[in-house]
Amino acid sequence: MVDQTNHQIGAERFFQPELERMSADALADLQFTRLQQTVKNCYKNIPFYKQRMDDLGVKPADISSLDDLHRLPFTTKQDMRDAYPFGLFAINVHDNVQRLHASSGTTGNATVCGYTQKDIDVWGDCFARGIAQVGGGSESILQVAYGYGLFTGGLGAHEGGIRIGATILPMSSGNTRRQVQMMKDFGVDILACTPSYALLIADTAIEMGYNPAKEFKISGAILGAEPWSENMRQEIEEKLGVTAVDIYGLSEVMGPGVSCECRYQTGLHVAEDHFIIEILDPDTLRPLPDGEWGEVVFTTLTKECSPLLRYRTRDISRIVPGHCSCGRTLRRMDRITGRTDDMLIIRGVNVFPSQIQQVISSFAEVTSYYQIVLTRKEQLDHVLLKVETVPEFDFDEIRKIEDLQRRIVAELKSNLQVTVEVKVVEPKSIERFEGKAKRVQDLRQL
Ligand code: DLL
Repeated sequence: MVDQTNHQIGAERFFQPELERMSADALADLQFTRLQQTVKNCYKNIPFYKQRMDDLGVKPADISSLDDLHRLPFTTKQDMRDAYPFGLFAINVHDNVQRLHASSGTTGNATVCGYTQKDIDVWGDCFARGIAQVGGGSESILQVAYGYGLFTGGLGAHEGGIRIGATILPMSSGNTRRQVQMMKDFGVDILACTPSYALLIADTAIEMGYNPAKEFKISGAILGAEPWSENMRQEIEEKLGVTAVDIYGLSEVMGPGVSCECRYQTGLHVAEDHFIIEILDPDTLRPLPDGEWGEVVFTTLTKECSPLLRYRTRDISRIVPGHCSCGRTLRRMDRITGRTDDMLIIRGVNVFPSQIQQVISSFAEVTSYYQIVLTRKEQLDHVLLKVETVPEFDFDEIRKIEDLQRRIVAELKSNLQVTVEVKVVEPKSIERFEGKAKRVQDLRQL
């Protein structure tokens, strides 16, 4: 077997350099061949897609170049829910399907995806690229602190560890003090978990009397599954002494590894050999030029069991124009700034929680922990923002608290044009999360 694990080119580490550094033409050829196969597979084996394509008057043979992508039907989360459980599978669940994952349906049915062994291998390859991107390789000890289970975080990172030949510590999430102890005792160098959990692990280590940045071997962190800010990245990097990269994915499309930052941290390289990314205006569904923000839409190119045509993620991002210094040619998407469905409309002004997070992160007196509580007062949405102070802040001085609250309110008003009630709360009073943080509490329907 070829050792794919330790490709060093200049200062950069690669897992699959021949794919990650492809020329634009070679990539387009590969994408087109794979798109044709995918469309044929969908049309032949998934009645939902045959119906949709027939309704649009498109046959697989009509897809004669990548530019024909726009002729294909969209797929939405609702379509996947309606197909519950296996209606969008291209193969029978009793045949070669190795594993099932499902995303938690807070409303309605869960969305279910199946994986053949090849699907799992591809997934592992995509995550393994992320491990190399943060400097890891076959010699690494990888601590997986994403939850294992139907959520794709834990097992996705695990497969990445297998593909790159790392030693895997399958902690799952939770039991934070033990995470810290093993991280230290086992000499873990790469951590994979949500950014909120990385921060909690760092804070717990410090509370336990360690200085992980100096005393631990940890050097890289692959963090994702939720939006996070540059300030939060800085805090995690400083406290743990790591390079922290952002990894993106969604269960419907594959899981973590659809895209991942390299250590230059200038956007997430999309695994374009396995997925076609489109950025569309969410209202008109027209394509947007590189650099403009819109809804991210993916078409899978290699999935055998659960292929998807033009899946509308509802996530908002953009293509980062230009080339990356790391030498990868795979294009980069920007950090997710929000979802079309988590936008708050505060007295007519559209605001994403991530924008609020961005504003508060400029205050040295407060931590990255915050919570937004939405209620209705006299027919209008009311927003209460709770922010937690750093331990050094003198919480006994009412005057200081009021002054800080006033300054945050003013900053939000001048940056985002919204009026928000701000309550500064004591350290450690805001809930901590071991998986995805739930920062917005919506009490409007209650
Ligand atoms: O969160 C898969 C994943 C696991 C990604 C581990 C990265 C790391 P779902 O539970 O299906 O899958 O949630 C997918 O989470 O549509 C985004 O809204 C959000 N999301 C995922 N990664 C990021 C990220 C996993 N890096 C949904 N930044 C997606 C911001 C993210 N949001």
